[in-house]
Amino acid sequence: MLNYSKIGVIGAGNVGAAIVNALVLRNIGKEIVLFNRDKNKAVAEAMDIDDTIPLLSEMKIKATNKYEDISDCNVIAITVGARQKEGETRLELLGRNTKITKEIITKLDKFAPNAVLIMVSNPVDILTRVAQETSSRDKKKIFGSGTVLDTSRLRYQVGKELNVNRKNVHIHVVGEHGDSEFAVWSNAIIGSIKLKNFPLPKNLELKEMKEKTMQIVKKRAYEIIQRKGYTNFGVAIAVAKLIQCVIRDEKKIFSVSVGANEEYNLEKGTVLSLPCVIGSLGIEHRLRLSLNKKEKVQLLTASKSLDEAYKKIKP
Ligand code: 6V0
Repeated sequence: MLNYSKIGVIGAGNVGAAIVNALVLRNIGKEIVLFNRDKNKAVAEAMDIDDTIPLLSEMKIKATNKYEDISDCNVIAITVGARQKEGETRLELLGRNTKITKEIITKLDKFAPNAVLIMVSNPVDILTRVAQETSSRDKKKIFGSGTVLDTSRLRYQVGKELNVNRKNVHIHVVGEHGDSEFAVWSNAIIGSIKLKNFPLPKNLELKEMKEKTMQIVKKRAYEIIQRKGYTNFGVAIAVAKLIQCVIRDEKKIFSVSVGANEEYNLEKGTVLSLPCVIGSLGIEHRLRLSLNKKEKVQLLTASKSLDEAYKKIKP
């Protein structure tokens, strides 16, 4: 656990501001630096959140548009992302976000070379790979928020169906943070009992329960975006928990975007979500899941489509 923790958040948009708010609410860290290219926006968000501090904690928030201010940060969340323009394809948007990511990572390498970096901007798996390829720091110090939120959504839904506290539902959503993500049902444990052996409530079919809960998870972001245009509170808490894990060296297990290398026979360099132990060094180690045949195919499919998109943008 660090004695003095300084946290950087790059981007004061919906997600960046919500992360700062979540850190203050949960009393994580001593000092937060909120960076935005338009300083006024960072100042406004910092002032608004600052008003909650006397009621909550002893933290300091600094708003800035100078990279010098993020020096000495222990951990930095990157939430900067261009929005899709009218007529722009997803690949073109990815190309623009790749350029922004490379610029930011180059600056962070200069001003905060030792910080652990958490990528949040979408598509998070590909941009984590871009960040890892751009940065000179150890790859273990760069990971993406990946399927942390999707996993917590699934645990909550399964817990509801089984009438069990979500904290006793051990299952991971892995692969792409996006449409091809999937749950590793074969490894699911409820308490210490395998899901397939767990006594189900009356009238509940295991197959239907799996399909129903995973459908809810997959549709969730779309449903929120359809109504309010973006998502921010859920991902903010997920990122705040990852930050907490790093600065308090908690060594908890989260499904984050990480380089899979040769594990699972995926192409070297592929970045997608897999369960990892997170601590003060970033990715402390990776869990090797024993996947069944169907899950192996699902992981390979996700990795192929992510690789293809990555190669198309030629970072
Ligand atoms: P937003 O509210 O538009 O904020 C984006 C921020 O990026 C703003 O602060 C902009 O000033 C900044 N920005 C844009 N272009 C540039 C540039 N060229 N240089 C520097 N700064 C720039 O977006 P929001 O906060 O809603 O989302 C941010 C990112 O998070 C997006 O990529 C989302 O897709 C992504 N999300 C990721 C989630 C996840 O689970 N990983 C969840 C929700 C959103």
